[in-house]
Amino acid sequence: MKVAIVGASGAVGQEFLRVLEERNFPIDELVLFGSHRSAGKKFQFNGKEIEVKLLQHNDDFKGIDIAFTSAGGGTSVEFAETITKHGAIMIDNSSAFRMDKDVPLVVPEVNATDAKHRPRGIIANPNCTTIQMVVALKAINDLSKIKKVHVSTYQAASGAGAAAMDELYQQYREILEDKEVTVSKFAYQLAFNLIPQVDEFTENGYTKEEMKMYNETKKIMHSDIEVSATCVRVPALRAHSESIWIETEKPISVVEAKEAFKNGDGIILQDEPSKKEYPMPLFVTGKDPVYVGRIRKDLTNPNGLAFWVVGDQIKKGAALNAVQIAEYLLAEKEV
Ligand code: 11C
Repeated sequence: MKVAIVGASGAVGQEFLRVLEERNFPIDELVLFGSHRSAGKKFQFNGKEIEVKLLQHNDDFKGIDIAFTSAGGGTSVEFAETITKHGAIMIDNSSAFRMDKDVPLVVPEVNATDAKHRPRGIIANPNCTTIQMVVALKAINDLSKIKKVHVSTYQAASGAGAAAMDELYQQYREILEDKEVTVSKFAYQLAFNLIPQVDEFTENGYTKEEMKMYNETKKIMHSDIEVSATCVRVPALRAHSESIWIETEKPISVVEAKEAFKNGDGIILQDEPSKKEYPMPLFVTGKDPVYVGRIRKDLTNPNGLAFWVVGDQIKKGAALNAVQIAEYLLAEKEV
């Protein structure tokens, strides 16, 4: 198996290295690609040092079986043909192709089989906030169809990349040292603050991030499910949290919901309020599953449930989900 990572030096690229190693993904050769800024950097993988090659329009992808791409939508669009023309399957972490009809959008716990139909050789990895939400929704949707979702997100700095995580550290340091605060990756200072904007605003007043949750959830769940989201950047480092209210066709009790989450694929139920046990981003950081807690009936709606979901944005929200897609393809002898 010959595997490529495009965008190897970014936060998600680095996580690909860790996840592939951790899961013992069967790799004979790993090739790393990057921009002019990253080319020549060296990274360790399975005890070997690998140098990042410059991503170019040439035949470097000949012989590559799977290419994990995480270098931004523009790069994915520009290089999709170069990456896939010799038969490599491109598992793309950007938003560039997610809503294209001929590109499957896959979360293995929910719609793994969609990955088999990929006429362009591209499989899209959903947005991180969507991934962790649909893993949790699937458990309840299997009991009764979910009609509506209201969600507020609490998104860590990691969603904006490695430099944004560094900036959050730097802002806290600067504040504590009474220096002027550096603001470059976010619209405002994030340290000691919340920013109710993730990505740009669209014409309907929602941001692109909020509309990703609306559109991607329908596609992944093959459902007319309606999602209304408010996405907020918070000064957590790398796990996203979500406060979710759902309306199901039939009423679901808290006991039924807990049982469904306990048995749900890719979910850890952490819900013991009397012991102050509930998921928190600090403790979910670096973990594979999606954590669910604070499960209760919606006080305004007999068919409503409320719960709290936390997932590591760089892991399940990005690199891990993509590697799980590749593992599924291998298990199904699709590659
Ligand atoms: C964030 N969810 O937290 C974004 C990052 O469409 O893949 C991922 C953006 C995307 O800022």
